[in-house]
Amino acid sequence: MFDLIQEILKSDDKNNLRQFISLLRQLEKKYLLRNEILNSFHDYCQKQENSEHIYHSSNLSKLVSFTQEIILDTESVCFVIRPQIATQQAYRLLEDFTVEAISIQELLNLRDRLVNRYHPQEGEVLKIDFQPFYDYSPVIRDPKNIGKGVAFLNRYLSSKLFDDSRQWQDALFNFLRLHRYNDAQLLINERIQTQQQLSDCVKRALILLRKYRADTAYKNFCTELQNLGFEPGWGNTAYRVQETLEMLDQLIDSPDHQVLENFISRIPMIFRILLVSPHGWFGQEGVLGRPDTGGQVVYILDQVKGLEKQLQENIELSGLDVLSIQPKVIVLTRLIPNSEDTTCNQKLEKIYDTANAWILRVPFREYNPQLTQNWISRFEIWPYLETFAIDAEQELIEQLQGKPDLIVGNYSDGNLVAFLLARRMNVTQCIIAHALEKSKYLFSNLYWQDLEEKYHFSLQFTADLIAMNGANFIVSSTYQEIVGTQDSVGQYESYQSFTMPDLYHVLSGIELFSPKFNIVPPGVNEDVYFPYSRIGERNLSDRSRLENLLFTLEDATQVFGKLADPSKRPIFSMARLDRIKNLTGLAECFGKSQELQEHCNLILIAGKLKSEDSTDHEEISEIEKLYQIIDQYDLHGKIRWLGVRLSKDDSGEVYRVIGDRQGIFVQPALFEAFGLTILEAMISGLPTFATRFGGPLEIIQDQINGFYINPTDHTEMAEIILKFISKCDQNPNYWNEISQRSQERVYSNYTWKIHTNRLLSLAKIYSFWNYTSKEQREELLRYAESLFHLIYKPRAKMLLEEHMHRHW
Ligand code: UDP
Ligand code: LCN
Repeated sequence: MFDLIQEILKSDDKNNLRQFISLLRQLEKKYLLRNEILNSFHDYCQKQENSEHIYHSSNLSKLVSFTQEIILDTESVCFVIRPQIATQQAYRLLEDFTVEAISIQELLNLRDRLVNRYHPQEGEVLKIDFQPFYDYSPVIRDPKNIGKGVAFLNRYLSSKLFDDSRQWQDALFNFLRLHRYNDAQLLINERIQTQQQLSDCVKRALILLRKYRADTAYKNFCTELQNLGFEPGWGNTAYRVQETLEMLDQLIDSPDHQVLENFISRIPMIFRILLVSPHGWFGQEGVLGRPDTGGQVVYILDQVKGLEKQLQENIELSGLDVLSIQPKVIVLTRLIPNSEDTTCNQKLEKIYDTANAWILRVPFREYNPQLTQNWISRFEIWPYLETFAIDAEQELIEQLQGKPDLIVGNYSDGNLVAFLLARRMNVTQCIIAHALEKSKYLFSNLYWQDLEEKYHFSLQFTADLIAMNGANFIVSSTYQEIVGTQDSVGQYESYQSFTMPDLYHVLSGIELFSPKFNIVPPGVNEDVYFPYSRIGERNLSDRSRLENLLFTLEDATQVFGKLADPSKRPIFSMARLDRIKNLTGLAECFGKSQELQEHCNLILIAGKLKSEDSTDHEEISEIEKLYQIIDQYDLHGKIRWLGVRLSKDDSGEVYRVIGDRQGIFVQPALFEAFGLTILEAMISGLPTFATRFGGPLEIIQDQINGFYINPTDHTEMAEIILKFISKCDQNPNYWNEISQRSQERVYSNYTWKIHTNRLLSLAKIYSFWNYTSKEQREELLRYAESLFHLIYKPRAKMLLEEHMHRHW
């Protein structure tokens, strides 16, 4: 990049750069973000004679295309450049047009200065740097392989097995000796004492197995294997045991990464799983659509079901059912005594359609009963988490009759509790973020002090840094959740370096190239969401009840709007009325396009109708805005707004009812981390138009099995929908083609079976990695703990004191 800037400064581009900067200065803003930079550059080029060249092919255009931020200081201009995904550089251009690279530290100082928070004379601000802990661990080289951590790790581990076979074979041997279920020893017993004996006994066992038919059940030869030194866990039939032992035999002789992955994935080491999600309403009914609970609850409940099934299948395949093992999965959340119409005041709740999966609710300690008896926003719960983890530990040990084999945290609060519990119990820790707030709120770190009263980002971001570094592995739903796209910074990437003025500077917050990152997208509940065309599986009375609710029912308590022509093609959307979900943007787009209104009705399911029913400031303002848009564009007779919260089964049928009328689904969010409604709509067979900002970009393949929209460009958005509708009018089969392909996309890529299989295999491989290589991990964990004690806890205490004195 330095060379590119030098080139610019030596050529005609220099003049353009000078004029472009003076145009930026006229904006009277000191800090320009990518969109503003691109728009201003476009405006600048438009006014130039050779606009085409400057805009498309000049070196200046190249520089602009890599620029994420421009900071206009009094005597210099700073370009923050992202030459490739996950890499950041900064350059300062001085008044005399000389250029110099600046360090991360200088950039953070500059940002502080911009908000008048730079005062070196009063001493240095704390610097957080996790990089040294990753210096000795393996890192991925190519950014396109970020998120494929386990594949990389397996290659790395097997090459180590090659390099230092003695040490690694011992490690493998010792790892195999570890596994037990309650009091029962698994895999190998005391007859096998050394790695050499293991190797010999594997060969003897393979000879022994030859005399059995492939489908002979394990119980028929278990004693013979036991005499050789092998306990249950190798397989449920002669064939499966033989396969597993052959893998081990091959690993001992000539390690290969695929064999290593397959072998480790077969080791029975996970029987009890803990998922942590403390905040919000966590229940199975009547919780969706409330603030803080949405896709995260849906995701976890479906994941639990998938995990239990997979654990049962794995136990059976490994031959362990002879020991009558029943796996257990617990979702740990907070108990809310004033639970309104939910079950959140129950300590234990069995999860539907499972044999042994439970929601375990542990109350927050009663520092201030007015507060802790009630629902607390996720932005306020930080002071209660440490004691929650301590109290939960005892409950968990009782419920699980021991400690879990894997802890999975969800969202910043759950991830912090997962870190604390994993550390206390010495268990493998995985984290899942769903959506990190840091990138949702512009400048959330730079102006954290102004936002602190409402959002307490200082606690949340510190918790995130602790949890993401402490975790053994991180599961993300998409690639861009980790490192964004060519144009936009990823959610985890935004933790790479940042300033929290007056609190700390993060010089290296996370190693994005670490193999701990793995993309494992969620699935969709196929019992609830399935194609509209499977008429035989649908409940016809639900179907007509919901048809009535969607299109005709007149009931002011549930629905606003009466359709003049209910037979028009429905444009459907369903989301909470959060600003970021942008249902109001969709209504505005519809309002601005007469043509859309001629062809379609707009049907919105948005949880609430009246601002009096909400206490959430964002929700109230969205409700008011939606009424205002309906009036402004006179959408009466063309829109139905349903203020209902649907049960799970009804939400499945609603998509299908829209499918019956060849309707479409639009997901207009300003940013969507993943977007479960998109999977639900697609599997139901609805042509889906989803935001290009966030996860949907990876779910949908544009114009093949769905369409991208830019929710900030209403004209373009309407055009894309209208183009689809006109194609459907010309070719009556077009709707079916897209519908078919969207179903296929979900069935082949987004099922819970694929997800849980992968998650369990990751958990095993990272446990193995953790056991065999202790490189820097203890030091890293102690550093993370120091941040917890020295930054997080004092701030949590301050917030608690504030809570004690606030009237709720
Ligand atoms: N949902 C629902 N009722 C509503 C709104 C949403 O059941 O009124 C469900 C929806 O079917 C989906 C989830 O809530 O399963 C929303 O998940 P998504 O990932 O789309 O967004 P989030 O709300 O998590 O941001
Ligand atoms: C939270 C979100 O905002 C959604 O984008 C995801 O789909 C959901 O969680 C489940 O991960």
